Amino acid sequence: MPPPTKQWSLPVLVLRACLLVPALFAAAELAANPVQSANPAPDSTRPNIVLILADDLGWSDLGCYGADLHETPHLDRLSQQGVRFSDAYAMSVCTPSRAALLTGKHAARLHMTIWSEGSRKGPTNRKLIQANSLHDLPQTETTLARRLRDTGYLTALVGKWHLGNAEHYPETHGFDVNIGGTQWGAPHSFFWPYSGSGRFGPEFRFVPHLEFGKAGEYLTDRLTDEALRVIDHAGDKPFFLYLAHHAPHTPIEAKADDIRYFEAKIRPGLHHRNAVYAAMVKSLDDSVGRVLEHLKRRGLEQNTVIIFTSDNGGFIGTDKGQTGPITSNAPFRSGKGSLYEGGIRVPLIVRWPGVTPAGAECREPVVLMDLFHTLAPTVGAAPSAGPADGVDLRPLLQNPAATLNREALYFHYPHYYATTTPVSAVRMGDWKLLEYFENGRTELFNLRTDPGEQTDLAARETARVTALRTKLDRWRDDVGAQLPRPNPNVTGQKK
Ligand SMILES: [Ca+2]
Repeated sequence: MPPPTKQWSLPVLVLRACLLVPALFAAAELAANPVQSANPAPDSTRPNIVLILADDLGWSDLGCYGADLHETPHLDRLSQQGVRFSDAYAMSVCTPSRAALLTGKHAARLHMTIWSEGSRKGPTNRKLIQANSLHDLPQTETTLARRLRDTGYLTALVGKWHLGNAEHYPETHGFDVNIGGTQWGAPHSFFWPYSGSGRFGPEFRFVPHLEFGKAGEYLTDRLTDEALRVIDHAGDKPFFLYLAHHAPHTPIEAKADDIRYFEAKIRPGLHHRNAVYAAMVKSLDDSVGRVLEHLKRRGLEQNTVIIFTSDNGGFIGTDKGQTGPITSNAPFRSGKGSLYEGGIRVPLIVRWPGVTPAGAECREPVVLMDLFHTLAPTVGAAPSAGPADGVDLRPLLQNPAATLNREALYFHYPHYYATTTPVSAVRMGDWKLLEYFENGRTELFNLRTDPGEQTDLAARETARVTALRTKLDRWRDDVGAQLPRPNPNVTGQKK
């Protein structure tokens, strides 16, 4: 494959050069030209698209989803201006969700079922050897960015990529602009210069294109600065801004004033108790507020779709130097990695002027792949090649009380994590079945009466278990899901 730079046209190179000038110049330019003089006329068939993806943000981490310690006024307001989904799903870890989101295909079909670094080596002392999983998003896949760019959109990734090495960076997958995207799943630090080694392994990590910074600069703020500059430079082109924040993934680091504020707010009885994490979520919310304000100031508010979501459930482990859990996904069980609801249920808010009603809640189950199949047809882009694992959500966005003609949602995590052993799951209506590969054990829950998945009904509902298990097995065959295999070095080991 040729180096990515050979694929760039001159205008793109010029654009990249413009985007890489120090923030000082961009700020001066904006001050001199506070309102775009020639805004494109609103065109509902070619809206700008701003997709803000949080990293490891749990379902209940936002005020509008029930957070108690955390404060998210901008996202709460956004939810009041659009549709808030109560039953939105992601995959259970980073890379699979990002691959699914951008291709409209299930991670199991893509054979990308664990995060990139984790795909290289699984545990060797467990009952199963983890399933094979690709490290990189194949060039045979077509991303939403490529589809949108083909129809004339400016496409930009700002933040986390995590879909492969340099030969698979955003520039090779349809993005005109890549600011910060690498193969890594987390920065060394959230503070400039964001680089160092040892935090996530031996390699030296850095966040490219942010070299001009200053001491104390915070990554979430800086990525927001860069995102606003993308909007400013889009000109009369419609744009797709994929703002993939690293927050609130580890390392759990935040600005000192914000940490102090939340430390003073913690009291007995709160289910969120991590002031540093709360401060990270605040910065994330501030970012959303700045993006929304900037769009308004530029006169683009009415012609821009805003989507906010997360790539998996909240991380319930601890970070270095911390004694308590990072977050809680209550009322749901478990967290990142698990196929219990706490690992896969995520916030999803969509504000689409002229399409979404204000302040609506949608209870229909949806999944990240649906966004591809919603946005691509909106702009007249070709559907994804091959089978689709998502549906067009526009009927739901127009009428959040509607239902989709979809039988079930499936999940597949044939790997180990602190919260789980290898497992698949299916949700059909109110019912959810989990099947564990180590021993074939199944669990059955009714999510309507038991959203916390505390009462396993598998022994009582054997016919339902059989039916769901058959469906799950058939689905795995259909998508060609990779499976874990027995570990010859471990026999009879207790789970
Ligand atoms: Ca994640």
